[in-house]
Amino acid sequence: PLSLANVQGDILFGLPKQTQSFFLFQIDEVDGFRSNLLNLVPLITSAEQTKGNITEIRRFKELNGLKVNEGDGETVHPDVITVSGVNIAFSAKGLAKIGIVDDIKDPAFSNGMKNDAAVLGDNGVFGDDGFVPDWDAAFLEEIHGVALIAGDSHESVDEKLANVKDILKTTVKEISTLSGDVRPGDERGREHFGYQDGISNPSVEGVDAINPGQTVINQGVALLGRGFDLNFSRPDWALDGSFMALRKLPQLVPEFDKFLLDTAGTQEGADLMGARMVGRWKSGAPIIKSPTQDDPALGADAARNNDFKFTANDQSKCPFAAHIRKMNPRNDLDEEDIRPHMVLRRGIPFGPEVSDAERASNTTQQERGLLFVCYQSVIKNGFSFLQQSWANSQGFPFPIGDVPGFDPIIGQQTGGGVRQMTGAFASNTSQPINLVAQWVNAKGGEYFFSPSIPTLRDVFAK
Ligand code: N7H
Repeated sequence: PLSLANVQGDILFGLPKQTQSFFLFQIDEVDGFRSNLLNLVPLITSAEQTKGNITEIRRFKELNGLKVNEGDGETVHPDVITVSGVNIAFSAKGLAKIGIVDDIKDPAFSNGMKNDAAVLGDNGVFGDDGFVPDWDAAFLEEIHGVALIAGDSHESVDEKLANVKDILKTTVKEISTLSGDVRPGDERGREHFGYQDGISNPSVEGVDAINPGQTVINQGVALLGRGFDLNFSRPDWALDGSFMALRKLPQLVPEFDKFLLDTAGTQEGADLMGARMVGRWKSGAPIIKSPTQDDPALGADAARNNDFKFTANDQSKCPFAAHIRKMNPRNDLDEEDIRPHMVLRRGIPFGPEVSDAERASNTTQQERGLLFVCYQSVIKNGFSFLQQSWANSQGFPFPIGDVPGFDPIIGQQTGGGVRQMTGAFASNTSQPINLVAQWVNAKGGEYFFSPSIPTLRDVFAK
């Protein structure tokens, strides 16, 4: 049976966080690295510890009348826990570097995200050496691994990161450290467009409690070597690991807001159109349950905010292309056809709040967006499938009637043509809208393998 003490905490529960750093590194000296890794193992936070931390934080918050479960996972409370966790994961090149050469049987992982960038629809150019995505320089380098440090403040996360670096010493070279923060004040738990995030994640069978409307997935959809994943005959050391897709996704917030206002004409109309593009109002209330106005009480109520189905072949209340309908079409498909594509999302926003100058000029001047993270057992069923086959596919979810078009939030074109969707106009849902800009543009990412703690200790370290 599954032991939560063996699995890294971010996978199954999400490390609680107020702030999080991603230390991207290259391994310079293999033997030294592998022996230092042994000293890092005691710092790695297991799913068991994470579950305990979350329980403690929630108890404290409930006692003090604070909101629980905000954002992609629980936020840390400094009065309870300071640093909530350290996890580590390796790219395919990283595994090869430390001499782990068995085929893990996930071609997308083995080839790396850069080789997926063209089919994912990322911006870039085809040159002599193939497709070069328009990514930050750090992500064009060879990345071997990433250490994730989540905690309650920059100070405590920086201190823990210094601790990690101190253990790994000169055996690694830092490529870049990305940092994200839960947004301040009332925006807590919301991503930068302003929508509550982290509401809908599947529940892993036998691992966590189920909320109304939550889909239960087989353990093998999240973890290698379990349940359905046994079909893949992975190497023994892959047991209880998971693939992590990391994407740096800057968002053009004032531009998105201006587009909505220009198109809809009034702020009220813009709010409705934005909600129709996401499938939820900013509070998190699903538009299918509250189609004409936001309902903050519904948005905040975990017993109701995920408990809904869509109306079959109908987009009067919720567009087919709405981000949450594209990413989890619920009853538009048979549940068995959706479950294998479910991912555990663990992202965090990055970058400053929109400034007055940016708001006034409708132009982004400082980079902000989402450090998107999700876990799955098969990348081409999880992240890359969701992006390619659902978000970027104009026909999906193949209703009778109107062509859905692109996911307006994350849909990317792989060919030419206009980015369109139907259903954005509540008054005429068949009328296509030209999504003139792409407001989310990937600037990098990588696929990593997050091993079990026994594998980290007994196979990867030495
Ligand atoms: Fe999405 N957004 O603010 O619009 N996402 N997402 N996402 N997303 C969700 O239900 C957003 C991205 C999924 O089960 C919500 O938890 C933004 C990628 C999935 O009903 C909001 C970005 C991928 C779900 C956003 C972004 C996904 C989901 C509603 C990029 C995968 C759950 C909150 C900057 C390829 C669907 C919630 C379900 C929900 C937003 C990226 C997938 C508000 C801004 C790249 C599976």
